Amino acid sequence: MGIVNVTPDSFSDGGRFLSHDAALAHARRLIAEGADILDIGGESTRPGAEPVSESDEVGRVAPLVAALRAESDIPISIDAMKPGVAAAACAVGATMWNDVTALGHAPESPALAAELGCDVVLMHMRGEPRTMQAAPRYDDVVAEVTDYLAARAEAAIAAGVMRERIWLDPGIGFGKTPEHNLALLKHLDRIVALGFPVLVGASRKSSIARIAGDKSGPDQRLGGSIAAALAAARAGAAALRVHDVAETRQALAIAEAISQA
Ligand code: HH2
Repeated sequence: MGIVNVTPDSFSDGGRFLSHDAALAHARRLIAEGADILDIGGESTRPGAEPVSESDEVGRVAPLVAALRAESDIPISIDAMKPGVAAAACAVGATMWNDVTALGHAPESPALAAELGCDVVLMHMRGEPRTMQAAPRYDDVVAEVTDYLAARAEAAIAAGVMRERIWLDPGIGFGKTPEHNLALLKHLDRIVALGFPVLVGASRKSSIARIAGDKSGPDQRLGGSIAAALAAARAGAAALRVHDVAETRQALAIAEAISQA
């Protein structure tokens, strides 16, 4: 899954693709690099990010989804927590709703997901983006995240979402310390065992620099991002949300070839 942020403030590429043309060119490049899904977002979820109005967010993402749908068959995911944004994106061709609040942002979200009939990514987050990195604490992060995702999947199903439409995501970096992120990647098989496809997004996140003990900026974290992607794939992740599609595909191809040799 290749990331297209149409935002002024995303942590790794904020501002670079805010114009429609730049975002479209970036999306085309990710398709050419071999992305299987594009994830389009119009609101940054980075720690401390400011909220954006629904109409501004729709204005950022809907024209891009429509333009991509007109020229490509690639599945398009909308990275949004507001139901109005998800509905607007699905109306012009998105087929997946990637919700970092696991359909918890608005009371109508689960019923809307059922009505849209799209795939839904339910992600774990502790707290909310503005405050989530303030001393997150867990007794057992793997058990708590796994139990939360299982409960959100059941809630979605109870609201009418088809079981086969549901994806789960541990939410690397969302209200978690580097140690929490490591535990979730190491024990990802526990989430995979719930029986839903699992999406993992560790690409360029700050934990990579902190674990490696360096001061690298987001675009200098490719090595660590690939290491995390390979570990997630080995543990059974069905999709990887990444900025660097070509490099990640190459790494996955080699890891797969070695295991087949
Ligand atoms: N991470 C980010 C945003 N959305 N969605 C899912 N399902 N999983 C993730 O790990 C995830 C996500 C954060 O990355 P990015 O989009 O690059 O930055 P920003 O949130 O600042 O837009």
